[in-house]
Amino acid sequence: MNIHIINGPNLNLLGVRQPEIYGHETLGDIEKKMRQRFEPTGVALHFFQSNSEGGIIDALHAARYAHNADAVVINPGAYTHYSIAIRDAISAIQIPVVEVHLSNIHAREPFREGSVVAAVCRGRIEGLGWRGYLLAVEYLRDILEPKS
Ligand code: CA2
Repeated sequence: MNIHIINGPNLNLLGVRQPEIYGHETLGDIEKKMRQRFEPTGVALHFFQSNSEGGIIDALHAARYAHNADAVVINPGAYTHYSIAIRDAISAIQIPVVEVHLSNIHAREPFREGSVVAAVCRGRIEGLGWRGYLLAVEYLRDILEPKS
């Protein structure tokens, strides 16, 4: 099982600033926790972060068409709220995509409330900090696992 984790703009700064909103863990810390948890169970994880819209779109295409990924976990960062191009890329790849947000976007500024990608994702986890990424992979592993 091959799951890609895609993070959007400014998430490379995690753990460095605004820990009261985003927590103390860096993106590297989150990757380490996830590898420790899932790699022994046979789930291959691929991590990618970009500060650009095109980089995220290319990563979505590559997940499906170059790497044959089974599913994607994405935190599109601020692009969540307005990138129709990322929404279209999620629709195009036709594999399950779970949207994750570290913070509760409904408890913040009104401009963060809307997500243009939510409708084309399988579901969304928000406000649970770094654990949201783990829960998203748990879910995907469960639905992708062949059941006897
Ligand atoms: O809560 C989330 O995960 C967000 O996707 C994070 C985005 C924000 O624009 C979304 O509304 C919600 C921003 C990520 C910025 O990350 C930083 C980390 C440390 C310091 C500054 C920014």
